[in-house]
Amino acid sequence: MPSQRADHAFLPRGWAADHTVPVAAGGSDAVAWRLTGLPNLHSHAFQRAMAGLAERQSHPEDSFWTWRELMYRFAGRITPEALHAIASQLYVEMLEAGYTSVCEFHYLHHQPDGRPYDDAAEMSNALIAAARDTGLRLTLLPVLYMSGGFDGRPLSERQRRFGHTLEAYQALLSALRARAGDTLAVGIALHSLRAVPEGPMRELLDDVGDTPMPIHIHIAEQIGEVQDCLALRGARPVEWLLDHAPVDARWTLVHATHLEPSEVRGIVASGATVALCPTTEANLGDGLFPLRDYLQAGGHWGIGSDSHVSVSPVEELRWLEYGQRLVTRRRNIAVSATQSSTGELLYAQALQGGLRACGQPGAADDFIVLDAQAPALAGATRDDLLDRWVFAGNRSLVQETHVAGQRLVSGGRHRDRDAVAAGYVRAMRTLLAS
Ligand code: NGQ
Ligand code: ZN
Repeated sequence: MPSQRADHAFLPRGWAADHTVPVAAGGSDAVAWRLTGLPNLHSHAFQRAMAGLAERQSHPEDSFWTWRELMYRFAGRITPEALHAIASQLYVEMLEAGYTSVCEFHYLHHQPDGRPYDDAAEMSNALIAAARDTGLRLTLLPVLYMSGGFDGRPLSERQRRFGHTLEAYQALLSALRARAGDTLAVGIALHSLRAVPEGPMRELLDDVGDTPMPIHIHIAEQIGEVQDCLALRGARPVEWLLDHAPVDARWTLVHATHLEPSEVRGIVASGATVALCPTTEANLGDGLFPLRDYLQAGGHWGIGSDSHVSVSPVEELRWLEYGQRLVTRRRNIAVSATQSSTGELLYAQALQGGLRACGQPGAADDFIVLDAQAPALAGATRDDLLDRWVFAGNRSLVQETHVAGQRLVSGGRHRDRDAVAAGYVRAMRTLLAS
């Protein structure tokens, strides 16, 4: 097998010198800058097709909740063919931007009227095929979605596509788990405490027991959710979850935006990972995660592109830090006693947390190569490489992306970029005309 030598390789444990790895034939055999690729911990692939289409005021008090109505309307029009085309385009963009794996928080299960497809896994199949075709590593998280709010109200008409009985969900889960392989992992997701009542949550988690698998949940993203949880369950969402579920290192809490100090400590003690989605959280007006306290407490975290208003790990990391700078009026917040480079701390921790949460042991071997000829990297050293990329790498600096021993991106282009984009354009035409 041919190999590729890197002058500098950034691994999950930090920089290594003069590092050689086996690679598929056909590309560069020596490079300057190689980095382990980042897992993307949170994606709803279909939302890529509505990115940029919810930026006109629809209500004088536009909010997360009015956005959600638009999103539901859009979700109602997605066919399995459209989902395959959209996810393929999205996954090409992810690979070109430097993500090497994705966790799909997948709840668009059924036909628009709520009836299952003949094959209950039809929509899951579209995502699995898109990942296989583009080469992105996939952690598929079929979502359990049962109620329309904390009060247990039934699903609204627009939510019917998402819903399952516990039995039907478990059947889907075991069918999907039987297909897991080298670059496909399957875990579970609870949509949120709003959407999963306590009884079924317990039953599902009892059934899962100690089985090692990723377990993801949306939590405490909006103040309204915190208030409803307090009113109906007598505790804040994260507080309630930590008291009622066996939260451990398998778990990923998505957003966890609104936290009291005791909840920060509780998450850290549980060993769970938090999936932060800074560009989506900003876009939706969620609020600001208490990053400084969480880092000081030693919490695990990774990043997700969620609604895909941005498909760039660099932009997620940058905005994670910038949000903190804007409210604290200070600079270089994400640092530690042993790491004064903000870019390097952000990249290293997003990588370590990402690998922890994606349930893909092979992901630590996936990597990207940065363009050493780019002006943005002129004279770069190990001490400033990640700061340059995270804070000033505006043009994509990713030259190659390799997943599971395959070179998927070279010269900054995915091998199927044009064909996939053409399929996406066709799907969008149909979708926007429907
Ligand atoms: C979702 N997205 O499931 O796509 C959610 C909105 C909800 C984000 N929270 C729907 N970013 O939370 O009910
Ligand atoms: Zn989400």
